[in-house]
Amino acid sequence: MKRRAALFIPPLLAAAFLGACCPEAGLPAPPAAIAAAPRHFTFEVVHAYPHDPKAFTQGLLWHNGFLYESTGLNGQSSLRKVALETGEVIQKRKVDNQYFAEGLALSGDRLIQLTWQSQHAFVCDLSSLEPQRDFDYLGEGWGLTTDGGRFIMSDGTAKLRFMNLSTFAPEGSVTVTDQGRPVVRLNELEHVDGTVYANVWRTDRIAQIDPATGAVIAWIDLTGLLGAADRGDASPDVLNGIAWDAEKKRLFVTGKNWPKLYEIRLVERTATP
Ligand SMILES: [Ca+2]
Repeated sequence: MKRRAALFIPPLLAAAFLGACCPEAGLPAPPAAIAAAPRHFTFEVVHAYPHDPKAFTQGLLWHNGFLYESTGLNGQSSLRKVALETGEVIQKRKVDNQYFAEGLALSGDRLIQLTWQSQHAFVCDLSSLEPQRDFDYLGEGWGLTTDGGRFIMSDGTAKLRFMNLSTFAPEGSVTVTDQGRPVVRLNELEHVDGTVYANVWRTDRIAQIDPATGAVIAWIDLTGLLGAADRGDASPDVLNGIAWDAEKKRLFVTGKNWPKLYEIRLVERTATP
């Protein structure tokens, strides 16, 4: 006997359809939107600037005409104020040898500098770079930025954690995904026009993230940014370091021990790789 053809709808899917009916039309609501495929960008170099090849860049931001940089490694960690055009380190505070400094964000006249595994952060005066106080937090510290209303922090996983600007108390988190797949090893961060840019550790890619949903909106591929001519005799590590000049709409990127820091312009690819 021939089996009667039957339309099999998995129970969960059926529930999603049946439970979400539109009362007015009596029709099922469309299934939840599948995350849109991210856009893909490459880059053009607008300008290349000198960068201290001894700077193991872990945090970078732009404020009032200067770069502020947090550098890592135990015994070499520092907080710096840097001149863009020359790469000159105008001010530098050494971080205690026991700490491996990480992400950096500015809130008012305070620079907040994370450490990697010590679960300890420094709140530093913007003018003197000296710590005014410090505090502890849970988990590893990787990248840090702020949207002006809260801190946004990465910890090497696919999570972005939100923290209170005054108390650093946790205020939730979001998992970063590319069409549903978690994107791990999020590192240095920068808040850019309502989105979050995140270096993905050990790649040449930056994810542009919608902080409300965690969805990757776009990928920025910086493969080849530090060319052989710019590399010179240096032994550069991975891409890390994003700063945004909101006033002049300039995007700066560099890497750990890179001898150059670049202003780049994004160029959209017409076909995905
Ligand atoms: Ca940054």
